[in-house]
This record gives sequence, C-alpha cells and structure tokens, in this order.
Amino acid sequence: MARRYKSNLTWDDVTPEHLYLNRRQIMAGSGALIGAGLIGGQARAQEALEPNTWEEITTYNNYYEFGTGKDDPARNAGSLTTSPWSVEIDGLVDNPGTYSFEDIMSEVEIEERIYRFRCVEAWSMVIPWNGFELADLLNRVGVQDGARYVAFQTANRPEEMPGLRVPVLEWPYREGLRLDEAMHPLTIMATGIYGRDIPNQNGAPMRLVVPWKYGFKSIKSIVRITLTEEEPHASWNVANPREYGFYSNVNPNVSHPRWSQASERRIGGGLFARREPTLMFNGYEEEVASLYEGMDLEANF
Ligand SMILES: Nc1nc2c(c(=O)[nH]1)N[C@H]1C(S)=C(S)[C@@H](COP(=O)(O)O)O[C@H]1N2
Ligand SMILES: [Mo]
Repeated sequence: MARRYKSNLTWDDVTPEHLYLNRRQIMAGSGALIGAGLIGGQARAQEALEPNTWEEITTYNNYYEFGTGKDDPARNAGSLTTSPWSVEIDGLVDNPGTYSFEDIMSEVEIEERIYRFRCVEAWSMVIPWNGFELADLLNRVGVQDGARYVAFQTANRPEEMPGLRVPVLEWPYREGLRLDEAMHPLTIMATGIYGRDIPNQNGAPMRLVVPWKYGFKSIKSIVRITLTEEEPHASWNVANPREYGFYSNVNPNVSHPRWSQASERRIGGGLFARREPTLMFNGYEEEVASLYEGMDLEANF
C-alpha cells in the first residue's frame, strides 16, 4: 500500500506539551519530521485526544516480562539493556539480516502520532508516540510474494527479565499481524513518547503500536520480525484462544468471555470518572474497516 497517512489535525492542535526532538533521531542524523500525523477525520472530538500525562503513560503498564502488576514494569524494567540493540529480519524478505537499531533509525522517517490505546481489560489512554510506519521498514527489506503474515518476537533475557520465571505465557512474547494490517499506515513502530526516547517499561527501544487492536497486540522490545506464509504464533491467542483471538480488533459488540467490551475507563480520569463507550476499531473504523470486509468479526475476534 503506497498511501501515506495524512490528517487535518496538527500536533499543536492537540497537545500543550513542549516538543523535544528525539535524541536518537538527532544522533542518527535523520531529518526531523515534526509534521504530525494524527487520527483522521476532523469530526473526531479534539477533547477525546487529550493525551495522558507522561507520568500516567510510564507508570501504569503491562509488560509481563517484568511482573504482572501495573506498577511492576516501571519498577523493574530498568534492568533491560537496550543499547546496543539489533533486530533480526528474516523469512520471506529480499534482504534478511540482523539490523542495528541505529541502522534502522537512519533509514526510516520519524513522525509523531497521537493514538488511542485500548486494553482488553477495559482501560484506555491516549498516547503521543514518536515512531515510523512499519511499512517503511518492511518496504526497505523487501517483502516477497508468498508472504501473508508478519511475526514479531520480544527479547528473551531471563537474566534481565525477572518475570520470565513465571510461566504466565509461553516465552518469548510473540505476536503477529496479517501483512495488510502490518502495511497499513496507522501501524507504527514506536521509538519515543512525547518526543523523548521510549522508556523501558513502554517497550524500549522499539515496540509495535496497532491502534485499532487491543493493547496486547502492541508487542514491546522487538528483536525479531519474520515474514511468513502461515498465521504466526501470538502469545495471548495461544495461551487462551477462547478469550483472545488472533485478530484482537477492538469491538464493543464482542464480549470478552469474562467481561463486556462495551465501555472503558480512561486512565487519569479518576476512580469515579464516567466510563466511556468503546468505539468500533477503537475509533479508527473509517481507516481500517475495509481490511475486514466480508469477514465475520464475531468468529474472527
Ligand atoms: N513483550 C511484551 N509486550 C507487551 C506486553 C507484555 O507483557 N510483553 N503487554 C501488552 C499489553 S497487554 C498491553 S495493554 C500493552 C501495554 O503497553 P504500555 O505499557 O506501553 O501502555 O503492551 C503490550 N505489549
Ligand atoms: Mo493489555
């Protein structure tokens, strides 16, 4: 898909925060691209995009490699060595290999995006990410004809990740997307938040963000990307296929077996803040519904 993601809103419209240039971006010498690509459609309420604070975004996390409590990652993820970092890109690609983080950053175009983020446990945040379109990277390594899916894998370092001792999931954490989902312009690799390097607890040095899917699809601290013909192993789907489907699209009409998906609580809104109705595809219906035309979204949840 050659279409570049465009929007009418600019960064200034939605955030009062002062913008910092991403340090890594400067080091990599790539041109700073501050034009913000935000969610499309002027109709969407600006208020709904009021971003969460740095504090909220970096202290209420899910990163089970560092513990299952929401405050565990902020406390424990400091032990992850994120530099040097490299990503193995293999499978059905023209240029397989091990790419250093710096090499990747010098090739891709960094942008800023504010995305709604919605967890399957019915809480949500709005996060101002810095990152690049995954398609940009995939196009550079050259996707071969037979490829239909993209598989992702998180670092697997028992000596740095205390949570790996607990068999909540089959480690390493893995996720997958269909190729058209991976190539969609809303799908990004995030490398920063509020213009600063992404903190370890949020998935340093690079993590996936797929804003129309539940948070668990957005895999952190990626070390391997594999183009495949077969549907990849996805950690939550494998752990509990009844509760977590491969697609994991945000869908208020499909209940999680143990709770409703119809509403959500905005983190930072206070304990007694009103729950908000959950939007189909997390509010990105206009942009992504066509990917699923003709699919039964209750069977493919
Ligand atoms: N490697 C890895 N990636 C992960 C997770 C995890 O436990 N391990 N948790 C997922 C879940 S359930 C959510 S909701 C988001 C949380 O991202 P955040 O902490 O940046 O908000 O990360 C996702 N990516
Ligand atoms: Mo989640």
